[in-house]
Amino acid sequence: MSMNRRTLTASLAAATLAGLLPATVLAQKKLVLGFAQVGAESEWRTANTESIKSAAKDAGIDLKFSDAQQKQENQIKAIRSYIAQKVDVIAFSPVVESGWETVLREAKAAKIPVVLTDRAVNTKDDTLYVTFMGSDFVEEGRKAGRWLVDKMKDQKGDVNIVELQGTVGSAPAIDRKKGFEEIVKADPKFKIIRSQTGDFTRAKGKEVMEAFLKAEGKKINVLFAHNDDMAIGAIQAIEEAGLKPAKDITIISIDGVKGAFEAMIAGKLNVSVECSPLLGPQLMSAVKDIKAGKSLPKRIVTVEGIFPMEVAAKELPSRKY
Ligand code: GZL
Repeated sequence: MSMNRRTLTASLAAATLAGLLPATVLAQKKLVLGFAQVGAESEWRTANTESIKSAAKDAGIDLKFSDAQQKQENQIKAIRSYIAQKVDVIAFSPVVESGWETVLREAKAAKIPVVLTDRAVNTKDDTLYVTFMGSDFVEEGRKAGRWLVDKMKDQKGDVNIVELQGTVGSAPAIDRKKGFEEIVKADPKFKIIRSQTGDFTRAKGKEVMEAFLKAEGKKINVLFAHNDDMAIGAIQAIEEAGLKPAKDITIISIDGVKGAFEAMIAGKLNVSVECSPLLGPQLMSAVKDIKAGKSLPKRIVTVEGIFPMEVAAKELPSRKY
């Protein structure tokens, strides 16, 4: 520390001790993180928001938080407001993969580092963000496919699958579909006879499953839902149609939220592939590392498992979301 800075610090300390200055003057300036969240569309998202808010508090980071209600224009507006406020770091979970380059270039021009959490963006210029931390959605789709192939290994005839996709254009919807199809297409008995978005919500999942049942009825052998919330909505539709979920129709979903464990314990859901929303602590240490000038890997992948209904009751007490 240079002489004049040392002298200044010493006189500030003396003035603070003498009660002439608030102690905060000496306190380290708090880092400010601007976070633009997708929305509150699912149990997963709620748990993700809780993780970010509590981790920011624990880390002593000043969090500015916005909920975009699943609209890209709202996320872009929030990011622009964080740029105007000159926050230290911007982080967000992109609701869809495309349409981010302009606002990310604005952040770069303002010399504000950006962290992607949960979902990826489509860009050739990876200098527009410091790191992307989140799950491997293609692998989550493969896990769902492998579980189904194993469950149906002795099934001789066609296995007719209906698919509830996540938000159109979002990384999890695109990649989970890709991973699942990569596995099931190896055996022609697996046929995806209907596939439509339920936008990751319970309400839409139920509505679309009602339409599937009206159109295909008892032909449906399997439901593959890109998240637990849509699966839980679909379970209601299946029961209202007089069918037994997880028995008449095998149900596979992704996230591993509490509602899914409860459905598996009730015998209404066959399996949930884990997708952890608990990214808060990792995000806060990335923010501190960035401000300390440390370099970060471009991609940080979350480690995750798979939970069939047989283990749900044993696992539920230790689940954190
Ligand atoms: C996945 C996340 C998805 C969840 C859904 O990381 O982006 O969005 O699977 C949530 O439940 O709505």
